[in-house]
Amino acid sequence: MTNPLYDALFGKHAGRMTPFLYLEDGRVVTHASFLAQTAQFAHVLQNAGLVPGDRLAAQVEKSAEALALYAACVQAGVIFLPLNTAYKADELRYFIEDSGARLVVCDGADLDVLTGIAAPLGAGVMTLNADGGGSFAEAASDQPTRFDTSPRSADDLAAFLYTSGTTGRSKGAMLTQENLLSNSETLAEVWRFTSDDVLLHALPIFHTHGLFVATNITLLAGGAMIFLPRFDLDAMIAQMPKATSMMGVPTFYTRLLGDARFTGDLTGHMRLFVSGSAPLLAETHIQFEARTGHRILERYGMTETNMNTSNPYDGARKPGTVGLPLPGVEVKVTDPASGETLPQGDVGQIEVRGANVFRGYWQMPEKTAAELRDDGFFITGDLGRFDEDGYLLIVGRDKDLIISGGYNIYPKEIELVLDDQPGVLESAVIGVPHADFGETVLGLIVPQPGTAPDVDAIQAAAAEALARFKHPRALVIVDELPRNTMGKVQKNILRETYRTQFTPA
Ligand code: MCA
Ligand code: AMP
Repeated sequence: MTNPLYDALFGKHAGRMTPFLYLEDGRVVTHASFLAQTAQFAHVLQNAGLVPGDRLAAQVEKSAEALALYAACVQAGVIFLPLNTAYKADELRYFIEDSGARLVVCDGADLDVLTGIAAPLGAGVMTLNADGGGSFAEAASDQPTRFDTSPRSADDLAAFLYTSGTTGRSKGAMLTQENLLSNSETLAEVWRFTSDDVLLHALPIFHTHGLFVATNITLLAGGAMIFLPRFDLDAMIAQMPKATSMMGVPTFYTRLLGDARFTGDLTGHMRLFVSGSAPLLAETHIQFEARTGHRILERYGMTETNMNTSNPYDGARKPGTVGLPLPGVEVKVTDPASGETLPQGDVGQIEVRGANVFRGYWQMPEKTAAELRDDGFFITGDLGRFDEDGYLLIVGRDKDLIISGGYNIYPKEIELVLDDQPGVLESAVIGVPHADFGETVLGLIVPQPGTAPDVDAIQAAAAEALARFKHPRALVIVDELPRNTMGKVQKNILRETYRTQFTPA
């Protein structure tokens, strides 16, 4: 038996002395040295008692070593659960407990906090720092550089990614080897990735976009990445001449366009710019082409499905659309009430089916059943329509979701925190337009009768409980919230009111 994901992404590079990662400090990690470190890391997992199917939660800064931790999990058959580095203790506790993680790997600076969370749950904690040091790396240093890859099948789980929900409780999306591999194979082919590619990589590696799209495709094709720790305009502009391709969220593109150094000369040699995770304004697409001559290729995906649609490599890349269904992925637009497929051009809910679609939410059969139909179609919660050429347009969301700088924020999670604060009767959290992040978070608070809530204290409480990117950028006190006849808060009215009345910093 083999391990399809390991074999396709990693194993086949054994002995290749070709560059895999160009790091900011000038170091170059070859495919061979990356695999050697991966094997050493896999030994550490085995020595820690982890067996195939166990979960490892990682909250680590982006580094070559952090990527080797992912590869080691794949090689050892351990389910990889990456966590946003911005998450705070309360958020982390939930993920670690819910997933039943056996080992937590974190930055040395967070060791005490993570130990306080993991120890009572019976999970071990090791450290891996941004510079590649820490107890995990130390334990690996004297381990063999070969590891007997754990046999896995295409149906075995490879990763959990948590995605928040409209109820405020995050759900662990279970992704199999086949989910990840089939999608990488499709994307590498349709986007023409080869071993000559050098991808400019500035995305975080704890989400689908940076890990399962950008990294997996490059690995599959045998190319290299300029692996930046984060998006930094100066670094992007300095590194662009050495790259062939780039993937980013719309904020990357608007920030690049905001810099006069970003010109057609700088990008003339590039072959591909991909955008996703949030809507790319047609205006950004047009400005980008005017500046560089390149047409950004926009695609659409989700944590639960990886990528579903893409504008074509050859042929028209239409601004404001997310392109055509990928080979092997069925996409339909249905009536939310009946589930019936709607005529072309009508707006409905977007459903997808294919080898890319996840196996369900970890230990949440009811939530799985509500979103994943028996016939394999997944109800995305996005609203869209097909144009006359079969291109999909996303026109809205059925789910209450804010996307800020490519990060998903579920208002319910913030409302639960706000509602708990002294003097707050109820709250509503909405997304309002933001020039840099696309959307940003605004909180509306209805005070309890006769009280005047302390807005600063409420902000401080939110800061304590929630990752920075989820913090309301402003809180507004209102008398009441608009409700429909069913008593449901009408967020569309709030969004309409505050998009013009309120411009956050
Ligand atoms: C940082 N901050 C943010 C965000 N990022 N606030 C709201 N939304 C954000 N996205 C906070 C910082 O903590 C900081 O707080 C302040 O905002 C300004 O930070 P700044 O330095 O401007 O931000 P940055 O560090 O440059 O980060 C912005 C970023 C980053 C580059 C857009 O957020 C990013 O890399 N986003 C990509 C997310 C991503 O990979 N999404 C893919 C998900 P303070 O005020 O304390 O200084 S996968 C997905 O969605 C699906 C599957 C798909 O289709 O891909
Ligand atoms: P996530 O939960 O992080 O997987 O985010 C997935 C959601 O991001 C989708 O359901 C869409 O609402 C949104 N999304 C991803 N790509 C695009 C895109 N190109 N245009 C508009 N929305 C997108």
